[in-house]
Amino acid sequence: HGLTTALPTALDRGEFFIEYQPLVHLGDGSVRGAEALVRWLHPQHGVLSPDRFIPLAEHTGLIVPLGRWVLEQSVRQARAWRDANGGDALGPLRINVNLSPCQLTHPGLVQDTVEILERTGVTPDALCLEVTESALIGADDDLLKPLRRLAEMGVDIALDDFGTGYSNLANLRRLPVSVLKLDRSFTQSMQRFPADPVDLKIVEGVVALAHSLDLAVTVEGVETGAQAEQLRILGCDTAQGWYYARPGPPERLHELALADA
Ligand code: G
Ligand code: G
Ligand code: MN
Ligand code: NA
Repeated sequence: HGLTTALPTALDRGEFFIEYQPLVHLGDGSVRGAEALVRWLHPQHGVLSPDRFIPLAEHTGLIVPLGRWVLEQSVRQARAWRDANGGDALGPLRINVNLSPCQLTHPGLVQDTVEILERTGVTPDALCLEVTESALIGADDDLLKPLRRLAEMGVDIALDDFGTGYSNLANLRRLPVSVLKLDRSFTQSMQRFPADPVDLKIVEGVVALAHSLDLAVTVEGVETGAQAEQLRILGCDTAQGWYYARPGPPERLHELALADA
């Protein structure tokens, strides 16, 4: 339909833009960075969410140039936040960028990433690439090699939507990941009070396992202060969700970071 024909030229027409959702340290509430979330400002349909066009972009191959554009814009934005802070006065704001499975198998991934970091003067440790758990299930060495290279350079790799796939937990050891992003469904079960004791045990167990493997735990979909407190007590490190802020323009993120500094 209409989206399919408009998508291939949308990048050249400058119709994509990025919103940023803060990542907050659960211990002290400080803003530590943000996840970049792409949107399409369609001339007829208005703002479209990624669910509407990412699958199409993957299908048509546009995801590779689009993903590269998102990465470059987001890393530039991280540099702009740093400059606006007068260096790293607030501590560096880190940037999380989603990678689609097609980008993982594209041979240019490592070189593109290196070039973007060099061009912008952003250090690899300020970048986290999010890959879904399902993309890495049963991943062979060829698929993991570019992620290993990036991890060796100091880029963080996060396992996104963790808990929704069926990965063998023991498998985590061979993946070059340093962050688990617990899926929203875990956070939702904290909404009920008292929370389901089995869900609490599951989150507690996942956090213990993650920490024993030196992985940080980020929780998604935090909508209330009570959820944040429960997840903090359970040992989660970082949180993201509407309780802190909806995805928004880059200036908003900077204001939030300044406000709690
Ligand atoms: O909050 P939102 O509706 O924007 O996110 C919906 C989904 O789209 C999320 O699962 C997110 O991972 C995905 N997404 C957002 N931006 C990007 C992107 O730049 N690349 C890819 N591959 N996925 C993205
Ligand atoms: O990459 P990922 O699929 O995790 O992208 C995050 C998705 O979750 C986006 O669609 C974003 O808009 C959405 N989201 C972010 N915070 C919240 C929240 O607190 N509650 C709910 N229901 N969705 C959220
Ligand atoms: Mn994500
Ligand atoms: Na996610």
